[in-house]
Amino acid sequence: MPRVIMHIDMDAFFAAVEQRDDPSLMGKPVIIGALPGSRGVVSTASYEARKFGVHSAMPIAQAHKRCPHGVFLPPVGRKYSQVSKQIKSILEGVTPRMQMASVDEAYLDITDCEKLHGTPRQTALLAKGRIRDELKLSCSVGIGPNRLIAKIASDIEKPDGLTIVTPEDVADFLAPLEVGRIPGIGKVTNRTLAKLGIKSIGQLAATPLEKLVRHFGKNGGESLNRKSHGISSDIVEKREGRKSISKERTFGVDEKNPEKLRHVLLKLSGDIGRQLRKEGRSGRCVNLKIRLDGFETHTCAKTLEESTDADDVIFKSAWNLYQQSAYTGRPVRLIGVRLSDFGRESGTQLGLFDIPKKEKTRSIYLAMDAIRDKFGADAIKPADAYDDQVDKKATPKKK
Ligand code: TTP
Ligand code: MG
Repeated sequence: MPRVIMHIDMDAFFAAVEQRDDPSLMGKPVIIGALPGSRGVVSTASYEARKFGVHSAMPIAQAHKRCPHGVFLPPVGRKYSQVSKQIKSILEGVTPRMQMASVDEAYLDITDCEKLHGTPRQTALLAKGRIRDELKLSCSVGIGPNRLIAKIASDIEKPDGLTIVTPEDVADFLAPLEVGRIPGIGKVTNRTLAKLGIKSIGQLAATPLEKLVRHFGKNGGESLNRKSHGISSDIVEKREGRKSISKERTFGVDEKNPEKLRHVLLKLSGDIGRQLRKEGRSGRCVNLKIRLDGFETHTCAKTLEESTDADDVIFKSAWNLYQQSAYTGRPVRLIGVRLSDFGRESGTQLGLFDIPKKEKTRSIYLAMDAIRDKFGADAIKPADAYDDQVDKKATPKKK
């Protein structure tokens, strides 16, 4: 039996929160992001500003040119994280089978909600109504037999939309849509597809798999093929119980180059940070795992002064642990990072983001998360600029 998956995505999230909190901004073009005169980009724009062609990731100078009378405001990451937690708690009241997928979106498995809330449409209206009444914010909902269809559907009638796709309708629903509607398709893929004459998802579905594999590699080609046919996971995972998040990388050939190891740690730390922010968590204990030749495995840990969900803090600790370890210079077979000792509340409880610099960093991470959610994990990378001063307190131990 197909499952019924619901995807909820808040409308113009950062801008809507600011409009709600300052009623004088209601109905006005509000642009959240860098301020005019700087070199930054737009985080998001209210729907009033979008009419002037302003959108996320646009250089702020261009946004200012298109919408000179707009209200330009800096993002306040801490506030959006708090609202995100409120959204989570409302949706948990609809069904415990829910999972936040980013700061402003969530998946719910509403397959068994019929008796409690009625039809999928009624369940969607209930969730939308609770978010509107309790948070004074609007969202768009998509319902489908899996996560992909639900997510594409939630984007169709934004803002304040509700789109339901039954399993029988999947092919007809997808066929006319532009390929860019598929989450994870970035500019490069889009351009290559356009060169191949593939504009719609229907055309993509009709393209032989071998051709896609030729142009996008085995994984890329197969993934495009699956998505074009509306095939994806229907699992909504609840990860409340877990005690740690870890990521590791095994090298095909043992790695000796410290620069390469540094880059891998940067990537692993970023993946952990992103996962933490998605789940609204933060942790205090950073653990580094190194496997050398002969499966000789070591771990060492460092407890931070305060909980974190910031990529750079996790990375610096992991890199410090590596640099102080007795294994620098030895070929590495596997390297991994784990964050544990989760606080009950992320950020807010500890006043982590009260400091403007941290606030700014948090807003940047939230923006990067959103870009990766839309265009794939490689769509944006941190400048490799974290400084890496050695912390003398870490203690390597042998396993
Ligand atoms: P989105 O859900 O992609 O956008 P949105 O909620 O602003 O608008 P929509 O109605 O189209 O859903 O992203 C959620 C938030 O993430 C957004 O409010 C701001 C942030 N963000 C950035 O900071 N930079 C970006 O490039 C994107 C796409 C989002
Ligand atoms: Mg949104």
